[in-house]
Amino acid sequence: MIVVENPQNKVWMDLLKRPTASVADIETTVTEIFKDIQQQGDAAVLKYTDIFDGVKLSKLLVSPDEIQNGKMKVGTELKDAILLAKRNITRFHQAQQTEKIEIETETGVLCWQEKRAIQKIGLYIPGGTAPLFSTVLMLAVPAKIAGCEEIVLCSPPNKSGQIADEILFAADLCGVTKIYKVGGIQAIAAMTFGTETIQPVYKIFGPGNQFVTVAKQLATKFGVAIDMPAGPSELLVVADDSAVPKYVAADLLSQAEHGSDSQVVLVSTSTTLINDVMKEISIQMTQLPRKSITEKAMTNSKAIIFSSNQDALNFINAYAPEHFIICTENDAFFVDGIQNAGSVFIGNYTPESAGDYASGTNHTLPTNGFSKSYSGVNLDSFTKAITFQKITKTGIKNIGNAIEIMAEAEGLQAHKNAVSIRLKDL
Ligand code: HSO
Ligand code: ZN
Repeated sequence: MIVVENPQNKVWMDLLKRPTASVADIETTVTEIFKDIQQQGDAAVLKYTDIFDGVKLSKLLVSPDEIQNGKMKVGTELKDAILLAKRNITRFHQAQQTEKIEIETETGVLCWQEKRAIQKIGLYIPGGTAPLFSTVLMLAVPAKIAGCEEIVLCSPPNKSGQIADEILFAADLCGVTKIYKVGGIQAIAAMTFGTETIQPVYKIFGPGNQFVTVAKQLATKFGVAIDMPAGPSELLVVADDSAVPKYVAADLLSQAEHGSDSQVVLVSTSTTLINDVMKEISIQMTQLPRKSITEKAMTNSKAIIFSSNQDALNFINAYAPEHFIICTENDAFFVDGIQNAGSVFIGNYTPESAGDYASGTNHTLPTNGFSKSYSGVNLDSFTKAITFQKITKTGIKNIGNAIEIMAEAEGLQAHKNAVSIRLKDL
């Protein structure tokens, strides 16, 4: 973790940067695999599963028996924890439901807006050493509340052709309709085009490595929506002497352990706090099973000292963190002043892990500065807003002339006629 003191605005550009990976060569691979799957369907999916996951599957769909067996292997303690998390995620996302908005803009001109679920959605859940089944809850729970009819889940199989028991348990609990053993680029391509087995979807959600990220971007070229441009996890903590250094260190390490490309940033007006946190980081780091990943991520990470809270806030808004922890004397200053962040955690007893698992907020959030313009996943991510209007005779008399004049001015005679032809009858 490098320490920077009172950076001038011109060095901000460097400090705002995330660790980057080049995607140029990935794009060619992704395009080829998409083409192959579009043309060859299941056969190509099975071929790539063999190549990338090292397993020859005979079928892609997880059977009801496999789901039952998987669920039985999950211990009661973990099941109860998942149920608690699901309850809170449900509460928070259910509360995001909105009423129909209905307005008579002029007498006789009734306009309204209603939300409708996206009928078919796809969830991508990465596999690997630590399958993050919590993401199943974060995506499937709001999808179900929104009323999505088809919720397809793709996750890569392990070497013995299985998906983690916890993923199966969470998927079944949350009402996922179909679970497929397919990961990586091939999963995104299959959900984009559909194959003999896998149904195509209208929107794809979920995190993934660089290959999955580039594949999701390519999916949009074929008319499939995606949740957001994903990137490595990140956390920014602003803390002063009112913070507990060992808590701050634990929070920074919690995000750093996600991947060697994760980035954590500590911002403070107190040199003492920064020194104490650094000491704590080296103590706690030695105990971590994912020490080598975490250590690498810490080399991408920074501690920055600012001389005022206002300078710190300006920097934080320019950085636009995915997760933002505030542990300061004057929390309200940062709470009120934050413009760009995915999710905010306030006070000494609000670890970021709470939002990752069980407090109820969503953990699928914009990274890489995208919190300047994107929201994290929420109930609206699974719906579209449709507008409706109904105009009476009085209504068309009230706005008809304005439409005629505007259409004429745009040189669109047929538009004007559509109104004139009616007005003549009134
Ligand atoms: N912090 C991650 C989500 C996660 N953490 C899942 C643990 N499991 C991205 O927001
Ligand atoms: Zn996390």
